[in-house]
Amino acid sequence: MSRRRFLKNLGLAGAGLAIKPLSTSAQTVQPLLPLKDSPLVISTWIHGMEANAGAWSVLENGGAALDAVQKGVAVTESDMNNRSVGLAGRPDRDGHVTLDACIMDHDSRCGSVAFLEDIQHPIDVARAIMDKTPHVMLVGEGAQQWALENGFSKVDFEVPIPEVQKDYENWLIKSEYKTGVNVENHDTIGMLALDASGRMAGACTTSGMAYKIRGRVGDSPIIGAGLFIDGDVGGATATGVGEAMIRTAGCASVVESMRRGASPEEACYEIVQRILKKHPGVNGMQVGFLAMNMQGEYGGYSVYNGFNYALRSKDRNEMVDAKYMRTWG
Ligand code: SD4
Repeated sequence: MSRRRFLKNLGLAGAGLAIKPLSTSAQTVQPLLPLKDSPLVISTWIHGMEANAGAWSVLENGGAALDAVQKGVAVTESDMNNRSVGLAGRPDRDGHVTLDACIMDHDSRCGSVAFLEDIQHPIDVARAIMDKTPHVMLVGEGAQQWALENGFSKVDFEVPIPEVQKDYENWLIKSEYKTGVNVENHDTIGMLALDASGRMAGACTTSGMAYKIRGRVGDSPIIGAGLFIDGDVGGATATGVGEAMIRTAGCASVVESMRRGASPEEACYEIVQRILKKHPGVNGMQVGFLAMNMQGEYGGYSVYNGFNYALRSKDRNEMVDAKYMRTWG
């Protein structure tokens, strides 16, 4: 295939981004760079700063990326002010808070839970499913039953929490169901970490879209959509309208682009461009991707402006604005 045709297939022709063509050799994967003393963690949105601090406490002591991402996103799940992650999140349109989460390690082991109710840390359930069962994903009542049989318990506070219940009752007056992720509804956390031994892991957790149809599951617990890690290449995670990520196998696609030589930012740009081309219905809705390769290069791209991510390394602890295709308004 010509390079021009290759770029055209990627949807990048004329975009000014140069991605190296796929090599015909099966041996293209570089050996892991030793990243001694150079752990790195990135995560979506401003609450990523606190989540990164949780992850960093593991990484700075030489801990595994897998443990770091689990601990990191659990910080956000515990945040009673977050309305899109954990049990302080907004309910579905029938008034139930249902949680989705997944975790994935460098060796492709992964665990996922969806449509889970009344358990505070779905990420811990996802990790336990990964560690203790032959399966990847459990959902709903069965997931809760399994969790309760395996050391988890239901919370002893009311869900939705009172403030969220009040908002829900106000929403019920009009019951306007809009599937949207905009400036007020955008707090899913996705996290990618590289540890001092050069292993990558990722985690993603959410209460999903506010006032969704009961039973709706978004991209966040779906391996390949809201999160994907390949220890030979790198990882990606996503936030925003999950349907768009599922329809494009979003995060798996980002990792495949990096496998072919794209930088993390180029890979995120490519999937955002594909989503816009194939799903014009994404107008007015945010979709953002974050990616990191095994060399510790990272980047992000979103449909609209305003998507940012938190970065923590030995020398840096800050927010980074992702690039974007469009501006709101
Ligand atoms: C979902 N992707 O359930 C999630 C929502 C989200 O920022 O990311 N909000 O579709």
